Amino acid sequence: MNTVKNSQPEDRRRKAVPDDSVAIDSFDSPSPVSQMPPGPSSLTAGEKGELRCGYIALIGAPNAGKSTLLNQLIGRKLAIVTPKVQTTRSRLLGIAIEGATQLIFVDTPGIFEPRRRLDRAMVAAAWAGAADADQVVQLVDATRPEAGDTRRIIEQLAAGKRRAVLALNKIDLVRREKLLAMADTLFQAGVFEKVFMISGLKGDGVADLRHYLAGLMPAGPWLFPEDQLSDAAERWLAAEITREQVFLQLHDELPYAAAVETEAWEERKDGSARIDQVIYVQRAGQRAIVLGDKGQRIKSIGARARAELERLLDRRIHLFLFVKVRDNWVDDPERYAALGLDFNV
Ligand SMILES: Nc1nc2c(ncn2[C@@H]2O[C@H](COP(=O)(O)OP(=O)(O)OP(=O)(O)O)[C@@H](O)[C@H]2O)c(=O)[nH]1
Ligand SMILES: [Mg+2]
Repeated sequence: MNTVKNSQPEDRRRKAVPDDSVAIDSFDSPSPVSQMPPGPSSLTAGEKGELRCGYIALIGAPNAGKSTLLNQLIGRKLAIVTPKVQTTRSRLLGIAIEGATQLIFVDTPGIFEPRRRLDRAMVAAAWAGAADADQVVQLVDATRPEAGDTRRIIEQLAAGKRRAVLALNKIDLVRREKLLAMADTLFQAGVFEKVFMISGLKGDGVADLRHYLAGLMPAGPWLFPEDQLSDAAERWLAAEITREQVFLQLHDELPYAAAVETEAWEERKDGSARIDQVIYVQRAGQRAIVLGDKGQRIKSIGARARAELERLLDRRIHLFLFVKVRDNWVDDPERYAALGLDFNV
């Protein structure tokens, strides 16, 4: 069975639950449903032929569908996805096996014109992902091919003499004739060696893209164990799941003013786990919105996050959420480290 990296959860003393927290317990819930696909083939190295392995960065404008594609490529939901821009904040590896090839996909934050320090760190993380990769796939949202961010990414790839594969995404929303014209125009930039028309959401074209990429990977040993799905620690993935709900259930500037960290993780004898998380916001008014009238909003965020966590981790979870005001979290190096971002860019 595929696994995410199993970080050793710290066994911290449980604190008293303050009023700004909500406990979402799972005792009454049905048992979690495993959504794991069948694991990779169990052929021996000799049977697989020559081993290949490489990194493939998925880059693109915010909202192009990178995280959706990552999940589709690895056959399982790992990266969080929302209709809002700038959902992904740092790099995330998703690992897939195709025959004798290990494909290490790198989901990256959207590339846009940064304003805040956090924006700069996110964009730098995306370009670093591209720089380190054996292959770059640029996703373009076929419903918005003219987006300025898309044009700037192509220009920057061209300036760095970097070749890429173009994945024209969301083709389920666009007529075929329009797509062909679009692919033609984008191809003329001279950056793309190949064009794939895909729907990351529905899966169309994704197997072909994966197969093509597998053929480009250099010969070499696999860099991760065969059953490993990601480099991300469960604590970090668990925080992302809650942040996904913050993005889905809150609006305007709030999702962008919020960060989520897993503070404690306690294994229980019955096989369940207690997870304590903090949602950081920048102002007291934002904290009130996250809590909602009579705590309804935080309860709903917690309930949905817990259900997702149980699916991801395939076990019962007791989730405790706390909301803290930290006006300067976007300028705090410690928060960046927790997010997996570089503070000094
Ligand atoms: N119809 C359709 N929607 C898609 C497709 N791929 C992604 N989406 C939707 O587009 C939105 C953004 O998807 P994400 O995967 O979060 O996009 P992203 O590029 O990772 O976005 P950032 O992390 O913000 O840069 C979500 O609402 C997805 O459901 C697709 O192929 N077809
Ligand atoms: Mg994303």
